[in-house]
Amino acid sequence: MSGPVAFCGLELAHPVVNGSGTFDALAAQRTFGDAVLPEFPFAAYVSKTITREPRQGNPPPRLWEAPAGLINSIGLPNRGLDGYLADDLPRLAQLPVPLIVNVMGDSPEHVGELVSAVAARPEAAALELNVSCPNVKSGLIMGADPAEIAALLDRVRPLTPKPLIVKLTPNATDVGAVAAAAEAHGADAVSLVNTLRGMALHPATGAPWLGGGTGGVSGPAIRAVALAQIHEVAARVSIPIVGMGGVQTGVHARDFLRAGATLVAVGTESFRDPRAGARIADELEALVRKERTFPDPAGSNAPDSRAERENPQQTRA
Ligand code: RRO
Repeated sequence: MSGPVAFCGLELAHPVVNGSGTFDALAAQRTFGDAVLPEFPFAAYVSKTITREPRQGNPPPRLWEAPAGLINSIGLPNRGLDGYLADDLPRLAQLPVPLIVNVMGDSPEHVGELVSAVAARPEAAALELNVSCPNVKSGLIMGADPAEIAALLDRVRPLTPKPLIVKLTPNATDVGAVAAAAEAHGADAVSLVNTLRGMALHPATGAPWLGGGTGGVSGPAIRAVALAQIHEVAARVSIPIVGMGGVQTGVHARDFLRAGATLVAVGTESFRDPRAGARIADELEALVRKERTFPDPAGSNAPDSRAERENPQQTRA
């Protein structure tokens, strides 16, 4: 379960990667220098979503800290395809792990242009198709409808043999059906969950706090939702799953793997602890080693104490 893992033909050192847009590797390198490279916390790096044209993103405020998570309304600021290919991609290629490039467009044709251009670059090991941003309407519509996913993959699958990962939204009535459509039309993997649509009100005025009106909820608040959706999707597809949504510890990562994920992505927790990816991978490794040593479910996996039996979520952080 832990240790090196094969994913869509990539050999990864461990099963923990980052969620797209939650860890800026170039900013980390600017701030801390090349010292971040040998200690890079993730086994593969997923870059922030790019679009064909540059985008400013949503007006501020863009973040709201919720009691058990974060609501973002970032709105996809990025320098566009040309800027990414010219400036970011060569620098991201210096990271010591494979690079997965996340792209989004508002039609299959636009996504096709992005996929062709990115996949032609040797720096990109795989692509993630973001059909699930809650802060741009077209992305949400595409990702919630199996027929739209089928049409998208029919358009882009022939464009590259590189792995295509489809990032799914939890804001769908039947996420299993969307995942099944992705698999049937050629996706190599699915990743889930993107953020859940939510909002916060200005405490004084009662108006929407976020510049975009609504945003995407992430963090521990959505972990149980993510777990259920990963479990549901795992029953519907045989392609690998990248599970994410509120993972903070090795125990949480192990739960996602048990629910059917092959990889686990860490997102919101990296804002609190930039080394969270490495810590969670270490915790997972230790947990798996302990369980191999004591495989009896009545042994190491059983609750250690009455307190843990009664309140496992409190004591098994
Ligand atoms: O940039 C964003 O606002 C954003 C994106 Br692209 C996404 O996929 N998920 C999210 O919560 N925010």
